[in-house]
Amino acid sequence: VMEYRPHEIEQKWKKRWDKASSHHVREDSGKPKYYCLDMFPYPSGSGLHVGHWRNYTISDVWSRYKTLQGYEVLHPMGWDAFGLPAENDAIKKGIHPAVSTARNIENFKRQLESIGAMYDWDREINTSDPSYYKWTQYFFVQIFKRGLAYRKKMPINWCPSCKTGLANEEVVDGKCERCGTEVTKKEMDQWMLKITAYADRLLDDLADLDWPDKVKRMQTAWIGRSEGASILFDVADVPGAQVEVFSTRPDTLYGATYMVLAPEHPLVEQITTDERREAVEAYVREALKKSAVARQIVDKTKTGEFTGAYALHPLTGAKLPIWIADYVLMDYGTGAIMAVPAHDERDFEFAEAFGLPIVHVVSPDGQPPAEPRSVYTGPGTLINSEDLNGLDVEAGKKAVIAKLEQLGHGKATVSYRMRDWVFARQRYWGEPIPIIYCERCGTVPVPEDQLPVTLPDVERYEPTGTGESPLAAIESFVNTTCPSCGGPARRETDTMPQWAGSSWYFLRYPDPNNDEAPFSPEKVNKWLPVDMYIGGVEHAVLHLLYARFFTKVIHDIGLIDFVEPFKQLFNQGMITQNGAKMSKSKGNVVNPDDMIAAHGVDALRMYELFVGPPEDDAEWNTNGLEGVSRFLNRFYRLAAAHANRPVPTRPALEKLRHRFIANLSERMESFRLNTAVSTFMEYINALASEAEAGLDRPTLETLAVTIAPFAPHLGEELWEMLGHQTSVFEARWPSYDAQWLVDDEVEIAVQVNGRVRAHLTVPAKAEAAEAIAAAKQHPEVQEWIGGKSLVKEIYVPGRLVNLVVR
Ligand code: ANZ
Ligand code: ZN
Repeated sequence: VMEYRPHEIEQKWKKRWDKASSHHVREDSGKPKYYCLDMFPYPSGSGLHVGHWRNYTISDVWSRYKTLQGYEVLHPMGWDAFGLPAENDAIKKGIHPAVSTARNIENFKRQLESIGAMYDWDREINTSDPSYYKWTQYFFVQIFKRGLAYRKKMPINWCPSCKTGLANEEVVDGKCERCGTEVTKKEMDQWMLKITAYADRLLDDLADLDWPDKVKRMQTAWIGRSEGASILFDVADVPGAQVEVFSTRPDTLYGATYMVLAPEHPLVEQITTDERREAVEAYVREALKKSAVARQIVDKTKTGEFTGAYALHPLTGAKLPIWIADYVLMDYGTGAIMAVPAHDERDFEFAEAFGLPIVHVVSPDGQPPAEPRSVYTGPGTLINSEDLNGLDVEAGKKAVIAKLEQLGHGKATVSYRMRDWVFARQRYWGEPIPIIYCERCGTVPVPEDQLPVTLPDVERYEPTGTGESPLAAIESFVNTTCPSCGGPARRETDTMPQWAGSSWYFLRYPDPNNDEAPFSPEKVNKWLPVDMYIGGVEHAVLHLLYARFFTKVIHDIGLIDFVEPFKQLFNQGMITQNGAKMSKSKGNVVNPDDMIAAHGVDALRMYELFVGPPEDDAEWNTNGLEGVSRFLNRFYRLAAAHANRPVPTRPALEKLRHRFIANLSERMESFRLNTAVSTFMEYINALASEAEAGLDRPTLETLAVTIAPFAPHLGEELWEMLGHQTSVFEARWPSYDAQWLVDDEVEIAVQVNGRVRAHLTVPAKAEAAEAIAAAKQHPEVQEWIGGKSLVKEIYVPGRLVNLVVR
């Protein structure tokens, strides 16, 4: 009996693959293309655990399956290498981020190479490499030139004790991660990208994507498109002052009884009366300290202050008091609302808290409510609305908008929850924003032929204490000459956010070494869109939205001919251990290196799939891995025992083989990779009982080819044992013949007067007469029909015979 020695086999094939450059993707193979992409990792200091491995195994099995189906498969890998942890390490341990990042990449690469994956390492990319970020900067310049990048005063997270700006990740429960001090906001000029200009396209194009519904719903909610009206209210006694509000319920305009401005609203200062000024200013100061989340909590006690000013109702001329309150947010709609307490919960609570009037204008039955101080948010007909009474809500919205348009006091508008993208960080370890400020010429983008703006080597990474990036302290970096007039100028010192490099990396793999352009459009148009994108659901919004936005902009620039980067998306579930997500911080990681040492790569790959449906979370169980390892042993011994002496084909083997292929293919196509593994187990069990009579060549070849995506080393080894000189991945996934799937005999039930009296076996293709005759012959049945007269005989093919007697 031949022993299965996974380590020997795996070493052997790894060497052969490397030597033959087996994973080199060919541009000229003439095969149809398939692009299978992993979300590339951030090379952290802690390495990969078996939970990460699941992701990479799924994508590699899929890539190898597609290869066997005859595609030229692009399955690349790279590093999302800029980011905070490397910079924090630098501050703490004094290790340069470039050094620690390179070290982490080396370890990650070693681990990923041990997966036995078909990555084409010639296409490896690294977002922190100047040859890559040169093009990230290039895209920023293009975006700027298209008017989609601008500067705006925006609050950054600010720790008053560390005197530093903080990334969102460094703010934990509103406190500085480093020192625990309450984080405040500091207003600073920030680069912004106008992603809101693409809101409708980002929303509409979701319809064509083969993505999990959950992710589509999250993106839809994030974009948050609302249709409604913008309505203008004049301010009494303040000439020229107008409050613009956004409302999704213009039909309730006659029910507006007061107005509310966000505390930060620019009109507050202008309209507040002298008597109210002190109270209003104190309230504004308090509100600025609170986070948006705290302000939006629905059932929190409503607070606010009256400004002393009044707005004029555009249709009735009524005077509506103008308040400020923190439940109105400055960065949604217009930062001001008309309050309709009869039909909006938050307005109702506020009106109750401050004794403001409530007027019902929508009623479910056309009558005023029994309790006037109540709130109703459902549908109905308009009341208390002059000539619009009797209209339903939808007709009411249109009628109110028409009236406002006529008066020049409003119009239909759309509002989005999504904001423009804050595209600047006051950090060292990121792409420098390629902008120069000249006193004479203003804001000048760095010309394309002067890119990259290289990140200077620094000795100190500490934040400067002014809220500026550490780059601001490096005179030789900051001081430069203006590219348009040659005069003295200063560089932008902020860097791009973590998300920048990953917003277009999938476009770089088809042409990773191009130094003339970010990529050749021809190559990218050939390989993209990505056919299958595999990664965690935690990227449902930010990364996936930014990547879609960049793709659309790059399309509009004219470099690519598609508008969506990822045709199909698959989110794998997490691996848990003792019920908790596997992570270094929880101390429950299982190291793949140890598992490989014990059972080999192929067994680990198979177990990563077998552990559960790929989209669900699954509990790691090392005993399960041992079970899979024993199975591979059986598989190997059975196949190896017959590989050098196959017997002639016989029907029993053909039937098993075609059924196996049909089952397996169906499970692959529906991405049920865990049950695909069980299909092998069932097949090997069935073959074991045929083994005495020998196995034929088609069976052995089928085993080698189909196991290859899962256990590629084993697949190659078997294929070679069968006398092949070429790689098993040059073979084709086998097909099956449906004729072998029909059962030749079926068991049917025999009923007499509707009650089952016997079972019998008939040929699957039996005619009614044949089945009925056989039923009547059955001794059990004869007992029930003997001496009676048959009035009806029914045959339901393959299921039953029913005899009706009297
Ligand atoms: C009057 C009204 C009457 C409203 C009514 C609702 C119900 P969505 O659907 O989420 O877009 N709103 C507008 N801007 C706001 C802001 N900056 N902060 C807080 N609330 C704001 O919500 C739109 C509704 O939220 C708008 O319609 C407005 O209240 C409020 F029976 O106007 B509504
Ligand atoms: Zn200049």
